[in-house]
Amino acid sequence: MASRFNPLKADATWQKAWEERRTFAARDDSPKPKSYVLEMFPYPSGRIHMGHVRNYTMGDVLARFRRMRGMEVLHPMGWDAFGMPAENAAMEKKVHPGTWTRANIATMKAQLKRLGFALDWTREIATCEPEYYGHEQALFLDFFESGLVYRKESAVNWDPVDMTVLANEQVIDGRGWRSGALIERRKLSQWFLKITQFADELLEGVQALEHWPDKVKLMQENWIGKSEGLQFRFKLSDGGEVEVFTTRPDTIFGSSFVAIAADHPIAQKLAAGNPEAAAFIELCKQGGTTAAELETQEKLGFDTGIRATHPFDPAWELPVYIANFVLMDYGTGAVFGVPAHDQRDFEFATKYKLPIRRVVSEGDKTDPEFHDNEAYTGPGTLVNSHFLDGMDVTDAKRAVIRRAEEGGWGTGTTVWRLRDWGVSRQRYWGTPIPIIHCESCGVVAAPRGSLPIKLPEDVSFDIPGNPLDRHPTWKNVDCPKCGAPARRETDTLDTFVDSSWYFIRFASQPDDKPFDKAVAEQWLPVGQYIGGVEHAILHLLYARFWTRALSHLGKLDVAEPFSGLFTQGMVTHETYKSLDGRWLSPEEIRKDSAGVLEITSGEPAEVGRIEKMSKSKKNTVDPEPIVDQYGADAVRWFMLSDSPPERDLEWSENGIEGAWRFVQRLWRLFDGLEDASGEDKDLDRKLHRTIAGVAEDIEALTFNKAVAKLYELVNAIERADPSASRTNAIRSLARVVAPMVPHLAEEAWAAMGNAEMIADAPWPEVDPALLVDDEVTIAVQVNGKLRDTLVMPKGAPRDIVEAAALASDKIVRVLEGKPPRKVIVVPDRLVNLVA
Ligand code: ANZ
Ligand code: ZN
Repeated sequence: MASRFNPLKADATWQKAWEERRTFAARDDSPKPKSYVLEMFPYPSGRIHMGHVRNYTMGDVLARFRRMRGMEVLHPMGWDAFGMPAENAAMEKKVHPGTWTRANIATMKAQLKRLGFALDWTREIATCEPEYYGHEQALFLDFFESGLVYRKESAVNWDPVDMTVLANEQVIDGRGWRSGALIERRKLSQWFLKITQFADELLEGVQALEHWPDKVKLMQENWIGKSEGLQFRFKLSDGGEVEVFTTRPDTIFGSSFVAIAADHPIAQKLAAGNPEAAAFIELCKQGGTTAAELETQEKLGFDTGIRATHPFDPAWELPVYIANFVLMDYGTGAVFGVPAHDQRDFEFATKYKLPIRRVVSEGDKTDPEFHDNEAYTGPGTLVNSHFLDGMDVTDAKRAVIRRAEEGGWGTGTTVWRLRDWGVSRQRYWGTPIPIIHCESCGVVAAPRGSLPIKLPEDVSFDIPGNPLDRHPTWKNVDCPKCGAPARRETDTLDTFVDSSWYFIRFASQPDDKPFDKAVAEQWLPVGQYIGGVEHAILHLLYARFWTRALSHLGKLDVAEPFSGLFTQGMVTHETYKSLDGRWLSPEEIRKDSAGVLEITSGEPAEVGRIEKMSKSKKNTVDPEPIVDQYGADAVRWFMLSDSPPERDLEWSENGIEGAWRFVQRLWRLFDGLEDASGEDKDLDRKLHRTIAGVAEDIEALTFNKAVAKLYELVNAIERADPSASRTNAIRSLARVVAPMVPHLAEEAWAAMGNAEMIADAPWPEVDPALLVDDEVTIAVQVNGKLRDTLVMPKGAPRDIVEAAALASDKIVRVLEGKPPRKVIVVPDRLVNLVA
């Protein structure tokens, strides 16, 4: 009699078998076509969460499917293991960041294995190990030697109480996260990578990525931000000049002030003799350094008393302000303000009571008085603008640029929003920058033979700041050039550097160099990359830059690292709150007919919105106990089944139970396999359509559609009478579900008497003859208007189709019982009746 599927036993058996047989180890020398499937590697924060489970299940299904389709698949896994949380843990729990990180890796690796992912663990990478970051140091030196690395003064978040540099995420509402002190902007000499040298290539390249989501391409384009503009000089009342940059030269007649950055030379000069100006400049240094913070800060200004002359009207004077929203390192560090058509300028003009004049008409609004609550930044027709009146924005821009160039006071230019990438971090838990500072030789590359430059182990985190800075011996080295006592660079690399090339190291990992060009090129580009949309800008851009830079250095010949990209949705869950406003976890509540109750107090609890699982809202569900209860396959199935993969998936108890029941239903089919004879054409057709459809869905990553097709097939098999077709359908079904529920499929495959594993079995062949529809839907129109449809055998003769159309109740009613004047039949498609 039918037994129950025991997932715990099957999971363990097959996971062990895959591991022992090294089933998923990718072979560089395989003659098969190669496919590289990659999910973004996790940060080892402690435990796997549902988001990981969803992400890795999707990649796993594709990887397993492609293997069954005869490809040599590279599907590796590793750890993005450097970064702040390990240092925070070191401070809070008094444990070395390395100890904490490696323990987390061990836990999470076991959890991933428990889910049965088809990963090539022989290529596992942890970026915090010298075996990885030593090669990164070598690549940094390559960049350094070819001029792609330089040093520059740049602003950091400085915590004056803890006396340390803070990462942006450690600045909360302008204050240090530990000390609560107001954060200052400070200048430090830091390392930069010249990503701007590739701005053009990165922009053009992204446009050609066919298998990337449009929204991600747009985000990359906006981040790179190529804009055409005008750079021109205003004459100043003190006899000098100020050069401004604008992308909206068309709005020149709407300007009401000029604004310069706090560190603009004109502001600096003024501050020297004007304490009020100096105090204002000091004030501008407060607050964080992120662009978002600069956007949302209150717009503040200081009137310098200097006046600028409008380029088209010598009698028109504009006040020159120092303003906190103007950045020194963009454009020229100076702008002209047009309050009606720029939101920052609008806020500024409102505060300082400066004129707000409309110059671009939206619809039919043309009067110069502007009374809206926000700036109008859209397209329109120029008004109140002399020779520009009546032109559209594009033409007006060109007209102003032409006049400026003819008059010799300005030039049309291209500018990029993209900045060079500051990679210095004043932290311990990162890749040491392989540079030595010598008093007489300056900045010197560490000798190649000294790599990897390992992090010292004997460090303490009881005082804030970078332990490398205060380490007694690590930083003291002899200058490789002159031999004099020198100092090691104590900055470490931004962890985004670690993730900018890990996919290359996965593809090829020799001991003596970062990667082998020929081997890496066999696998690259990654055919399908899957991860969270939170990485849509920085990580992807940096990885694209590294790939191009390495190719530029002749180390690799790959233009784009990821030819296909997919960004999956989040896993969400209901939120709960106690009456006194505490978040409650799903384990802390009980649902019954009376509603939702807090278990400990017995008091009612409030059900909140369905939100992304997060620790702060306590709405997370730990995958591990769920896997232990239902087995890996049920969890995997649920992750794939409920929502389109790009949308959010709501975790629910019902959902996982439904998945578990389906796994058991599948097992009953496999377990009850009978030897029967006879043909069932309908079932044959259903099977072959499902095989073809599921294959397409997996390639398109529309797993929920594949799941729906599999439900239908299982229904059809359950309903069908025993036949050879039915037996064959069940055998094929095992292979079709194998990428999704691999443990169950292996168990079934073995029970069917196969010696090979199903992981090594080919995907079932499709008989194209069985894919053809043999019924068609025919539209019936009366005087060109659709009135009914008919389902007819394909190729039905005209007279039969015509008779069926005329016999339809609906048609009889429309024709009011009269015969039509004319009948037109388009075989298999349409009947048109002319009344
Ligand atoms: C006049 C103007 C009128 C502007 C208008 C905008 C709208 P994007 O497009 O992002 O490149 N700008 C220029 N340099 C700046 C700096 N260093 N700090 C802050 N803002 C600066 O932005 C270009 C626009 O941002 C420029 O065009 C300039 O304001 C401002 F209706 O000039 B605009
Ligand atoms: Zn020296």
